[in-house]
Amino acid sequence: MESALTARDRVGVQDFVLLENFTSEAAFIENLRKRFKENLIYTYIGSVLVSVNPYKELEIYSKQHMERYRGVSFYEVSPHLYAIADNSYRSLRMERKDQCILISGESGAGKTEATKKILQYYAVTCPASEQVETVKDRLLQSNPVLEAFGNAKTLRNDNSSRFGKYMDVQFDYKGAPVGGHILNYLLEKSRVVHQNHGERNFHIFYQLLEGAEDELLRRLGLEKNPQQYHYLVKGQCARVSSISDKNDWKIVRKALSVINFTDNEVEDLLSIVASVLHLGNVQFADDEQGNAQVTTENQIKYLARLLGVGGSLLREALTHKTIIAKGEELVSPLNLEQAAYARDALAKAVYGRTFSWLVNKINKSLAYKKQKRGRRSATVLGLLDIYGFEVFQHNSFEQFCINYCNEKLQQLFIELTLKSEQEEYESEGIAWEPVQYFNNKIICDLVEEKFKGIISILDEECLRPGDATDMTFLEKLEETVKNHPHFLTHKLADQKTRKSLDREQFRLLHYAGEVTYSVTGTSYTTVTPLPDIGTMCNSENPIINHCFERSELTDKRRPETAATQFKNSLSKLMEILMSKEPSYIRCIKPNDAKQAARFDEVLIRHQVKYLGLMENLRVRRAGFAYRRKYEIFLQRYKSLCSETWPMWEGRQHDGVAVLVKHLGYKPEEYKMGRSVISFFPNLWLSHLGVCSFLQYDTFWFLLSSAITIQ
Ligand code: AD9
Ligand code: MG
Repeated sequence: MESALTARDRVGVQDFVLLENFTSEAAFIENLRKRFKENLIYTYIGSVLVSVNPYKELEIYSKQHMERYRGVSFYEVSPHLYAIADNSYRSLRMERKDQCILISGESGAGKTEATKKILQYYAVTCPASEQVETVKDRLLQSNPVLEAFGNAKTLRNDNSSRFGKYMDVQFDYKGAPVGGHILNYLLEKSRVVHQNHGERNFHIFYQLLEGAEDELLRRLGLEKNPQQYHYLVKGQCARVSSISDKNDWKIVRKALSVINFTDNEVEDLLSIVASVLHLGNVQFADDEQGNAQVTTENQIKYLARLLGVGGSLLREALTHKTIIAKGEELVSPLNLEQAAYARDALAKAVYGRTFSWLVNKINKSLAYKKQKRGRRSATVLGLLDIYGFEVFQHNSFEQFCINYCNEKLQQLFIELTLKSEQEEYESEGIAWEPVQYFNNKIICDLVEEKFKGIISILDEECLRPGDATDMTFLEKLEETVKNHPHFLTHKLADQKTRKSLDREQFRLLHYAGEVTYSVTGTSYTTVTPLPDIGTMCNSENPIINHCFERSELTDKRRPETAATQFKNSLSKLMEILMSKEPSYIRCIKPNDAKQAARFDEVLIRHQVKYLGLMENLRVRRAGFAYRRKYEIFLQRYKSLCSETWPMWEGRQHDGVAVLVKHLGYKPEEYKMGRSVISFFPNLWLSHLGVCSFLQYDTFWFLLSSAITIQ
């Protein structure tokens, strides 16, 4: 094992806990800056990893680097993602407790890259066998496919995740990855039909046009040039210098076969991608009665073939709406505006449902198949990579959901670190100076509270029969939450602030900053009328056929609004995360220009503030670096002392006292609470290399890995 800490690794401090002036934000940022300048992008706050996006390739992710971290305890090597990954993996194996790694930070801070690197780490360092190699390949190859369909260039990030992803990796008793499962959260479907200036649609459209062979494009009725497609020209930036669509296409094609797609399935999937582009080019004109008529017959011809539906049925579906009232079908024509709306709604539904189908398909290929009866069930390590907090000039319903999701994640961090840590000291009866911090629960409540939260009010308006509009929703909001310190509208603002708000906007003061949301445009209140499901149910394209079920036609239940669906899925996600042992990676974006070697102090200070890193440091610093319940501690280390080995007959507390004394710890270096022993961080660190529990753990871990690998 290499204890590879060089002088360069030690620039600044590797753990903010060791910072002399630990209450000073300036000292904190200076430490980040010094290390960033030396390409040392990782620094700890205790066991939390702070990562600054380098915006350039660093030579720190090779196999040799991975080996350096494998089975080695935290503080013996320089801070790294791999140390977090390895630490979680070891806890999973030794304590057989499910783990999760929560990666947070704003858009472009490096969450998705971190997730991929952690997966690569497991793929390289975990035990292998032929079957496991297949699972590892599939876990890795699911990424390019999901990114192709779910990521896009935004103003903040050239590869921005437009969906949330929680991925479980399942490990068997030997510690080998044997399966996986992905949960996906709210894809930003509006991007299919509209992109802001400087942004793109989802990558797959450009990859297909740029990379596919001529014969395939001919079959799909597509031309190479993205400028031909309405859905690809709105952002006016089809080409991006940092992206090679052609190359990415090859990667995606290969990945699709690794995750078990047959040629037919690939063809069906690409037919859907092509059909969305054709849909975008469908145009209408009105007849003498003012009813919409399709004017682009060529598009209908291709659409009918690609979606496997009759041309005349499709034409009808795009220009008419069908209502079922009292068991009878009523068909009425649409005007131009309504037809364009129906077309876009169909494109969004087709793409969004296909994305969910894709995730299901990947899950099937990752499913853990127990081979023998009676085997212990797998332990699970979850990786959470969601869309980061974002603010644009125009923020719509999607940004509202994305930022709400980030509030929830911040809340979880607060609950599990700042709050519970302090409560634990209190309940253990350990003398403690409380650390103040901003608790964003107040904002989560504003959004999700029953009856008076924004989502409740939105639901009420959406489901109210009659004349609900975006503006009545806003008025209701004003009425209900007018006195909330984190909520503002034009009407509620003072004279000075009023100028910065339009009448159809509301502003939330999020933990990470102010965001002004517009209620019009993407329409909060309309429960999007589904485009003619009947037509889609009859599709001969098996994926479409699977995505649009006939039962929807007859389902009389009130549909849940998108906001409530999202709220419920987030609440389930929080339950999943709370049931696991968490580790944290807090990602920081160094500048808005996406450039290497640029350390924008103002931007970074803002992130340090809202991520609560100073408070996190204070709690850690004043607290204890290493804590274990007496019984676990004694069980684990009893063999280090002849008095406690092989069994301590007395009280657990007394056994632990004997053990630490025997190991040479002085009374001022640890505290014994009611049920837990805790060690002070800096004193504990100074013991490294002399007699460390960690080294002992490492030894046993490597030994047990060696045994199970054979
Ligand atoms: V978003 O919320 O999905 O919009 P992320 O996921 O936080 O965002 P992402 O991981 O996509 O950001 O990183 C943005 C870009 O920064 C990447 O495309 C890389 O070009 C760059 N990046 C991030 N992390 C690293 C790294 N460790 N090394 C090199 C990096 N480049
Ligand atoms: Mg991302």
